[in-house]
Amino acid sequence: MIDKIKNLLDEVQSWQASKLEEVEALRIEFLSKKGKITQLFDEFKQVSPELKREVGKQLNQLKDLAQNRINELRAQNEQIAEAANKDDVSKPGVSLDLGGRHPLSIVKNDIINIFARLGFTVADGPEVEDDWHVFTALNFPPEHPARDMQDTFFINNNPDIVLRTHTSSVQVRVMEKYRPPIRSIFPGRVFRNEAISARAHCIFHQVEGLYVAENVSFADLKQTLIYFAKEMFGPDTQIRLRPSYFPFTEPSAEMDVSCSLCGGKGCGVCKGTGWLEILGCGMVDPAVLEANKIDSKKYSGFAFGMGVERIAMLRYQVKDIRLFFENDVRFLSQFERAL
Ligand code: 2NL
Repeated sequence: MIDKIKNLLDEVQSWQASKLEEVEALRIEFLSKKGKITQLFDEFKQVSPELKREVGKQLNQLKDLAQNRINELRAQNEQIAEAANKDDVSKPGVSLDLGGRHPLSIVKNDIINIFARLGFTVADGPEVEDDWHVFTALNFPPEHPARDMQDTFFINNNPDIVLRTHTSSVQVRVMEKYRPPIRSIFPGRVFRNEAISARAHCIFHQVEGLYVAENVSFADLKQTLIYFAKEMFGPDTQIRLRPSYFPFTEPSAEMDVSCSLCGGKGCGVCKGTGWLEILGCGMVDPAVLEANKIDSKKYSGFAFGMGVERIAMLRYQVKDIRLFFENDVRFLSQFERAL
């Protein structure tokens, strides 16, 4: 018995295999139910009691060694098999997941394309701005509450360096650089010092628009917005304008569109009113034109601004604005896939 164990130990130590099938053959020959090592355990029953302890120990060592050796050889040969597979050019290719556009980008691009068809160009500018471009040139009086620490992020507590609270600052830069006619839209990220909730975020996206030329009237504004509403929300969409106030426009209005979900009858999304508030707009205040050295007797203009998140939430029925910023693939993969 001792000799048999010793011979098998030598044999196990010299095992080699260059294929997974060979490893399996060794396992069957030695460790399966009728295998050589397994059979020794049957013979072990006949060993005299005084030798049982020593022989049992050696037998267990043999079995462990054999099992370890099999595992080792199997791992080696699996690696070899994998490497061989890698070079198999006949294997089907691995398809790449291309991802998709973010819902805010989809909505932003739709807005840009609609206005592009009306001849609006796109402009952008810095997110870190100075007081002039965000407030003063836009007719915000020095004590206006929007300048408050509660609403605006200041960089290094410097009242002159702010994160823009609206993209109107880019419009000011365009008016500085170009003379009328100006017809541009301004998509971009804006920042407000607000508590984050399901409905509000301290970072969000706006698209603003500006048209300055001779004889621009409120009728031009209204017709432009009707075109936008029908392109964006469908040809049956109705609009209504309600008087409002912004520091940079006079007169000012807020625009509602008829609820595209219930067709204006009233539902949960429009809270039973049949209308959804979409944007703010108005005729550019002459004081804003003059602050930008545009002759307000010769030129007039209209402007508007809308929140991209708000429109995306309505279009996709998203109930929590924070989902747009978390980049959870389970959320993002529900939107348009890459082309
Ligand atoms: C809103 C309202 C608005 C503007 C933005 C503007 C810009 C210049 C001059 C005059 Cl340079 N107006 N922008 C005008 C009216 C409304 O935004 O609710 N935005 C989310």
